[in-house]
Amino acid sequence: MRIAVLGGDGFCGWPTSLHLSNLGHEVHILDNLSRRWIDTELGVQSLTPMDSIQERCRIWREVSGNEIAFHLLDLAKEYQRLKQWLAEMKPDAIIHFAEQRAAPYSMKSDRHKNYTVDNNVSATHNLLAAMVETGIDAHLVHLGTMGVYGYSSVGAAIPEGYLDIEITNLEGEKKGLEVLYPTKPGSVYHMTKSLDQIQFQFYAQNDGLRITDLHQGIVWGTHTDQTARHEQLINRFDYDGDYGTVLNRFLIQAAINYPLTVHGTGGQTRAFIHIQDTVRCIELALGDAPEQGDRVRIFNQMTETHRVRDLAAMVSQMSGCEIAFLPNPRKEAAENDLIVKNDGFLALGLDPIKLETGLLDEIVHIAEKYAHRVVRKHVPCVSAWTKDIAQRVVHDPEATQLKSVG
Ligand code: NAD
Ligand code: USQ
Repeated sequence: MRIAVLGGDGFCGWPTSLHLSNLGHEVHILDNLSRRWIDTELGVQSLTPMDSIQERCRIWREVSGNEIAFHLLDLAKEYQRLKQWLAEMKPDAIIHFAEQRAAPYSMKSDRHKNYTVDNNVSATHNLLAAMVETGIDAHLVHLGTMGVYGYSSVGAAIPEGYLDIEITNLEGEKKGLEVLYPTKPGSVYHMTKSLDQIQFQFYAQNDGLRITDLHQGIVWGTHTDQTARHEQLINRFDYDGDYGTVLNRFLIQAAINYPLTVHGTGGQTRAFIHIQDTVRCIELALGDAPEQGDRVRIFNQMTETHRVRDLAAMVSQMSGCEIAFLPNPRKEAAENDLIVKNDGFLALGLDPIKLETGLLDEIVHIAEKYAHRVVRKHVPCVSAWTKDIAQRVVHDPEATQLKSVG
């Protein structure tokens, strides 16, 4: 297949590009490199040293003999170029990772909120409009988030995208209806993914676009079979308070002996998936494309759930690192349960990689190797969800910790 990987320079996009190229597909990365610019804006860098995307592609060609093409293109701003590229290249499949994906970054200020909405909603809509206009019959696979469902538990498992409900009509008869599961985003970033869902629903029903939406949990780990093949194929590994995600952050914190930064009581339960399973799920989704006229196919792309304080306890036990319970900069439930259905990928043959100490050790070793690149003052999460929280929870640069005032 000829596959366009939008956002292929990122944490999930790069290993996916390598995985698909390794399987023999013709891979084209389209990326505006905005994520690298955001690192510059924030004054941070990936824990792992990343080469330029051109250099990464050159090394991959040397290592594998396979070509990955790179195209510098902004999906949200360069509609005409996008349309032209699709019309010329006619990809069989398009994998869409190209969005601003950090919840804390999306909540930093009104500018960051606006940027996240403009970028994510326009990128997705430009893509959908261009697919219709060019008439290409590509299967679109989008990376969405578990966060569209919200995390509050009603004691029932979260289904894969759709909910069967019953309503009473004007004659008093009970009628069955299938609806998108009610969305309850917890940040402006998560809100853009909820808006994406509606865009997909419309274009699938109106224009017959073939769309798969993957509601992914928090991705942990860094290496995949391909990124481990050469030092310069190494994946991005974010540790900072905006882009680092919870388990990867705890592992890096353990490596530099920084007390593990648990928000509140650490009672939040989240869904997780290893990066190697992410790339495998995308392969599986590509092999199971919907037909024209089908509803949007939705998979819950996660393999297990964990409570944040349990993860901290696990990492603390294996590393001896202390745990710090900090005031929570987010507006979120102090405690939640999460039960999630993931039958779709299991039925397609996914054999989940579960969180176990051996794999965690491997990540701590990577973190220790590059620990000299960590800037400790960038470790705490300081992006507050509301002005009120910002006033109550302040960042003390001396202590490089969050603390409460008042
Ligand atoms: P990332 O930030 O590392 O990568 C995103 C890539 O998209 C970057 O290379 C960026 O430069 C590019 N991009 C952003 N806007 C663009 C635009 N307008 N035009 C062209 N390129 C653009 O993020 P990631 O962790 O690889 O996540 C990829 C996708 O998976 C995101 O959509 C995210 O919402 C989703 N996801 C990620 C996680 C996770 O834990 N990392 C979990 C669930 C879902
Ligand atoms: N948390 C801590 N300490 C930290 C960092 C986070 O306690 O140092 C807590 C947060 O308060 C939150 C939970 O851990 O309750 C998860 O935070 P996170 O930053 O790991 O994940 P999140 O903001 O939800 O976002 C990440 C990705 C996003 C993806 C989402 C999937 O950045 O792109 O969509 O995971 S999900 O969480 O399932 O919605």
